[in-house]
Amino acid sequence: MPLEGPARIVQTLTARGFNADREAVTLLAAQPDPAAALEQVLEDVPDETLVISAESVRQIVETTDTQTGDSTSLTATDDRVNQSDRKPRSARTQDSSNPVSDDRESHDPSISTPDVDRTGTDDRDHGADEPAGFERSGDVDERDVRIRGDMTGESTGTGAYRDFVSIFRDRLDRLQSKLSGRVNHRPASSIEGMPGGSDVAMIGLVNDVRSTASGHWLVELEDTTGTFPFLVMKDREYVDLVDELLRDEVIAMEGTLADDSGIAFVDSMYFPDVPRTREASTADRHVEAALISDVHVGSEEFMADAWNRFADWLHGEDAQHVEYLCIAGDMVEGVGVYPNQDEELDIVDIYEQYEAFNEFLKRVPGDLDIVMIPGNHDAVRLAEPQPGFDEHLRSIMSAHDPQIVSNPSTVELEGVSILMYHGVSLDEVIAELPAEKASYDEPHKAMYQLLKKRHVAPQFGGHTRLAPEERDYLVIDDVPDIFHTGHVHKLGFGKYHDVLAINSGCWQSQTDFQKSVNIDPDAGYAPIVDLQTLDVTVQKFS
Ligand code: D5M
Ligand code: FE
Ligand code: ZN
Repeated sequence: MPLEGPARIVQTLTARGFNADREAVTLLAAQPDPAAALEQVLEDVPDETLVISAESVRQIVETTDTQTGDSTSLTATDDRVNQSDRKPRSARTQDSSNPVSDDRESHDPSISTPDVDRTGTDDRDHGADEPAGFERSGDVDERDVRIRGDMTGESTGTGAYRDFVSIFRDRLDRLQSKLSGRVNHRPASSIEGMPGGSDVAMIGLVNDVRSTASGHWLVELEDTTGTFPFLVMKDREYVDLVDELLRDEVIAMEGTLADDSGIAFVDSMYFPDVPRTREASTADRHVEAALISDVHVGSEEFMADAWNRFADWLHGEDAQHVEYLCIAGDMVEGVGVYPNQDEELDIVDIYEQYEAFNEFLKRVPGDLDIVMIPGNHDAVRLAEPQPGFDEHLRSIMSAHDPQIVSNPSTVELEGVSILMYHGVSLDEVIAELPAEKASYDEPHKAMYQLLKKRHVAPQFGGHTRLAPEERDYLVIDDVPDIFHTGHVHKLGFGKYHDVLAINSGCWQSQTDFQKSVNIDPDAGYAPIVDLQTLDVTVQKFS
């Protein structure tokens, strides 16, 4: 009989109209012949049963065992030992280095954990009353999921000129309040009227950055009253920060007015930033969240096997503390997202892609709390903020009743806030900043830049499409405890002023395009965050 992993068991159960709790699935998977055990259970459960509980599995397999008197029928066989090629590797790091290089082997839950390994024979040794399978550590009542900043259904933008005016006003207003304690700023219009030699400060949007003939930098700031030019001299310490600037981000500058009051020479520069003294909140108990993104179901490169191993792992003892699953966009491959994309589509109909995604979602344990946001491959408007999926798509992606919210949104899990953003602007940050500050190999560093700017996608008119709204939903108003993005298909994490930044990799192997531009994706990894310590463990399934 082919190996029956928990995910396969869940699939069979759901196809037959049942739900199962995790312990029941684990128990079934631990049987020497899971398929036969499953059939037996389905035959014997009362007709009205909706959920297959661990208790009913236990009763049925134990009765069967006693009746047949077959002492080997529940003994572990090579079935599970053969899973060694399916073994996930795990790595735990405390620092910001790339976790992948720090991989360490973990034991295979299906082989060596006492609970799963406990067979019929063992049961007799330990007393038949002792539950087989493992106990979920968590109490579902302790779970707490709160959503903030979900703009689904709140879009007011019409694309008219006044929408641009209001979004920039709102952005400036809200980010100004983070900077105004640090500088004694004045509006652009009043700076012009001050005498030459005065100390001046201004808070504004970066309107333009250009180099001068003599190698200095001219940064033009804009507020609601006008614009004013600031000159950053090439030999000043702040010149290093100029290469971090993106158009339309909000900063503060202090300087000295030139004699004619037409320009100011910069003395200091400030970003809205994350206060250094801030400390992250943590959960009160040992509970974990799996943070993933970029599943890309429907692509020929979607790694179904890796996904199924992930789903199996979630059903096992090693994942017993994982109670939350966050998916940061690109559930499916979509249609017509990039030129020639159709040549690599496995499923060409977008709705069928979501149906297939839902089948894969079904394989993860039904008792996880799931939160998802859309990405640029998903069937929602491309311009950010992207509202959560429409009713029809929600009805397709209904497995385990996920919470579907906008990109970006903040989800608070037991007091730990996670800013979820798909990450399209990361391409721009990486393209525009020097490699040591942002690169595909260290995507978390590009995320640090967004935290520093307190905005997930500052630049209008570039690669990232932005929708003007009355309110700028992309401002990072409250500092999150965790910042979770995807999109660049590279795994990386680290801490920035006590904010854990995680870019979560993908479930799609290298596409032709990625090959042509030398992007080597980190596919088939699941970063797991302990919400009590904010430590990250990376599980590998590819
Ligand atoms: O994008 C995954 C990563 O690959 C992201 O960094 C953009 C980049 N990418 C992928 N395909 C293309 C094309 N055709 N043009 C430009 N950039 C691309 P994702 O959107 O998740 O597929
Ligand atoms: Fe993607
Ligand atoms: Zn993407």
